[in-house]
Amino acid sequence: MDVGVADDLLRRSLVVHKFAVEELMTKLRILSEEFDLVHRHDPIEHVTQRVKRPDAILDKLRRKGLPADLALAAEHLDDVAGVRVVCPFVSDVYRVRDMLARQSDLEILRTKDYVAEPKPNGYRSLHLIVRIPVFLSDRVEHVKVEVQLRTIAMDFWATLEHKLYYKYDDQVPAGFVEELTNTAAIAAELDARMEALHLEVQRDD
Ligand code: 0O2
Repeated sequence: MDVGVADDLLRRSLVVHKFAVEELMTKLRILSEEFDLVHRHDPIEHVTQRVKRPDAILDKLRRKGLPADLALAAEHLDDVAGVRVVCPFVSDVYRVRDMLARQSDLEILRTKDYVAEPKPNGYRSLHLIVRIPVFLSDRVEHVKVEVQLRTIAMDFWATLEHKLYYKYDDQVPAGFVEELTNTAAIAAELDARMEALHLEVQRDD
């Protein structure tokens, strides 16, 4: 394929993914504000978003042994567009998932529940691959977005684990992984105890 044509295809694909992220951000903002208004509890603490940069897309394609073809990235990768939703409590993670699942224009294609079944290193989060329509000037595109839902404690752990891990560049010292897994268990316990307090406060409300 001509380089100019491929560049143009990539630019268009990335911009459509950016629009999909914006649509999802609007949905989440509405859920957050309206739920808070009705129930006096905001199930969303904050939301971050990103569209993968071309170099990160190429890295992931190579890691997965797929052709390093940016124009086809969206066919091979489900997380070109990503939204991370940080919730106060574990119950909010599932509450937000349920509210998204009830939206008729949003399809949940795949779920990975690392809250119910954490990864061996202790990583916890609820991952959804959703598909939403983006209405363009001459067509509708149905775009996949990876939604990661997690509590503040899960986010704290995952952010620091990522930071610490990258320093070692695959040369991880003995005991390091085990200690990280131990800290994940502490984060999980913190979530459970905070959830119990949350229930108590709600009962007294
Ligand atoms: P980035 O830069 O965060 O996007 P798949 O994407 O489904 O084809 P995979 O790896 O099986 O491939 O997906 P999975 O398990 O759903 O995890 C994808 C993303 O979850 C990662 O994206 C991370 O954001 C996050 N994640 C998964 N495991 C861990 C973990 O052990 N620690 C931390 N800190 N984050 C994790 P990327 O593409 O790796 O990177």
